[in-house]
Amino acid sequence: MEKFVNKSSCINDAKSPQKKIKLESDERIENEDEGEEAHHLFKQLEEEVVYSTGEEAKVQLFGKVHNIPRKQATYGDAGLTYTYSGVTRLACPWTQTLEYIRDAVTKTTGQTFNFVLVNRYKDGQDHMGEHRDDEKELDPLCPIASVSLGAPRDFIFRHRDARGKQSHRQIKPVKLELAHGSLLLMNSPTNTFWYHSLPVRKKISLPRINLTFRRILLGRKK
Ligand SMILES: O=C(O)CCC(=O)C(=O)O
Repeated sequence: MEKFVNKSSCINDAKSPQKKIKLESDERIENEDEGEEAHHLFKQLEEEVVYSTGEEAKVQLFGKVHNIPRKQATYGDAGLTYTYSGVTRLACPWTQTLEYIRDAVTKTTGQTFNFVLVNRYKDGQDHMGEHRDDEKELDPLCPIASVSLGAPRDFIFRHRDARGKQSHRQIKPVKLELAHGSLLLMNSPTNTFWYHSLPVRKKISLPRINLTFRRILLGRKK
């Protein structure tokens, strides 16, 4: 059932950053069945997922409202909401395919998830800026499980002490290629110390869907 998943894990802290981001390359052996299942799941998601439009397709950054440079949707358990970049999103009920992938990720990781953020990048122009997934409503003990389907894209981690004007340490960014059918696990405390982004890649013409499975604390249910 979880055949489509090729796993990589990211268990970074402040002290030994690069060493702890490891691609479990032995698990990335291309297998025809896995590729086919991942392709099937991509097609199913293209039919099932309904992306936000209007105000819900915007974010607020430094007081200004911007269109999101990709499409986004939120699914999960009834009544859950997730607020980021100034916008609160209500979870739509799980679709059959999202539930299937969630259960496969649970089987692989041993973790349970009650929410998924879906991002669709139509091509390499669509992107996601540098940020951390450090919202208070996220269960800090639960890793964020990121499943990628479609065009492979670069994913960059940058340490918080090596960014911008406050930069006071020399820590190289870490680049991973998120392949079709891959699973990246961002374990605690990755999102405390590391920012991540999915930069523009102009040569990429094919779409990609990314699912980040999360656990939202129920005490914070609105
Ligand atoms: O599409 C991706 O891999 C990036 C997703 C991401 O950064 C997020 O959901 O926070």
